[in-house]
Amino acid sequence: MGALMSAGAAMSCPVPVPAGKSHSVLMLNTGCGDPDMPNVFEPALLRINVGDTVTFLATDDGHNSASKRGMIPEGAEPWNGAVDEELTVEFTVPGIYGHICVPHYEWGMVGLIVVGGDMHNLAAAKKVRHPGTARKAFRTLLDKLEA
Ligand SMILES: [Cu+2]
Repeated sequence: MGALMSAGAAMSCPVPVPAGKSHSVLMLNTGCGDPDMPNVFEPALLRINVGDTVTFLATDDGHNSASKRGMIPEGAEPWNGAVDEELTVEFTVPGIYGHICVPHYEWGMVGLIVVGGDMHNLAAAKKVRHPGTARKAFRTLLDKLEA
């Protein structure tokens, strides 16, 4: 290391390469641009690269983000954030991730994150059943992936 670092090292210090880009998802009581749509993740559909992180921000009160069983790729770590708390999740396994706000799941507060443009678990994600409005909300998001 020493010999290589000597000449000119001070002129061009190595810049740490971030492991991934960071994104944020707002947890809101009212949809952006649609006041009739209460309790949303903004954005509800997010496409990121492998190694990126997503921070779920407790912008409004009463929300959380939890991964939905059956809607994350095999080998991926599930998460379950506390209500009203910010949570950062790193995505290292490519695939589709469905997540829900536990208090508002039935009312359709759900989201999708696609990592690395990989949709290998799309069929599995589509098979998962949901209560109430979540069914339609997830279908709308999943349809967008195939559009
Ligand atoms: Cu919520």
